[in-house]
Amino acid sequence: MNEEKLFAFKDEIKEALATGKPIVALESTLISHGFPYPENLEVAGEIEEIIRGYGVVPATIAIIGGKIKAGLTSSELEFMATSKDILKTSRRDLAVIAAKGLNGATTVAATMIVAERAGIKIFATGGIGGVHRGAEKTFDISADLQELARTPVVVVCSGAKAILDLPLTKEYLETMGVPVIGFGSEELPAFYCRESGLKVDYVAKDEVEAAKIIRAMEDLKLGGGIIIANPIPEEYAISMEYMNEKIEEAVRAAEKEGIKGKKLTPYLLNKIKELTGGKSLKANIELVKNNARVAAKIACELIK
Ligand code: PSU
Ligand code: MN
Repeated sequence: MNEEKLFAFKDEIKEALATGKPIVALESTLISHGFPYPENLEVAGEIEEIIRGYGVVPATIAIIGGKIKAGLTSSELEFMATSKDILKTSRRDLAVIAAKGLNGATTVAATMIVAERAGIKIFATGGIGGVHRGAEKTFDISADLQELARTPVVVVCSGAKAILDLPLTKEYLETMGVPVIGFGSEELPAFYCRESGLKVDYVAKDEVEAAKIIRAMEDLKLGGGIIIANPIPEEYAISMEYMNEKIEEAVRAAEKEGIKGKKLTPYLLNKIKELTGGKSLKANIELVKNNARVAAKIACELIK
């Protein structure tokens, strides 16, 4: 079968799928383009360990030499963290990168696609892409949002970064029918900040309630994804006023340098890291780890 030529799942993942063990998918764009080295490699390893701590199998998704992988070995993780030869891969890019035998780091959108093909129901990341500020002129709206509308995978994240236009992102998700569920929080988290001034659609008080909602989505065959929005732990959160100032500065710098398209998100992340003296990086690491915990707990609930 042609599918077999495309995919190369780690034995551990194949076994977990065959025996119904809980699995959490992880994206690789945050490793290759989101975090700097060596923090990227450390975080990639740590989130896998956190997930294993709950008896759940982590499945990091990436494309290496054209093979679409679920579950990476430690040398593959290291490759994703260090190679300069890795393309940011969203829905648009997936087939081309596989066919040409290239290396790709999967975004939220591409990770959802691969997870769904593999039969993995839940995925943990930092933040989703969204509607960029000024999108009414640039049309820059992340393919993550369309993917959430069509692919039935649960995405545990800390909302979307305030580098985006959060009210427009929220509107877009509503139009697309994507439920945004706050995990123990009524406020839509804004990545580094626990608050955004926007409300989530509904609250799940814990993993049991989250799993119930996810099961109802499945039973209704609604087809799309769902966002579990989990705020950054209090002790690592950054205030909205401080962050907004830095973000505006980063957005202005991007405009001045003419940064567009798929380069924009990694550019802004790096700029904000510089402008906050590394504070944003620490927050980013901690929120991803916290999302891995929540995803693992929900994954356990989902197999009951
Ligand atoms: N948010 C982050 N860090 C990231 C990303 C988002 O805090 O690295 C990545 C994710 O992989 C997301 C992608 O899917 O950026 C969105 O990129 P774009 O806006 O080009 O669709
Ligand atoms: Mn974009």
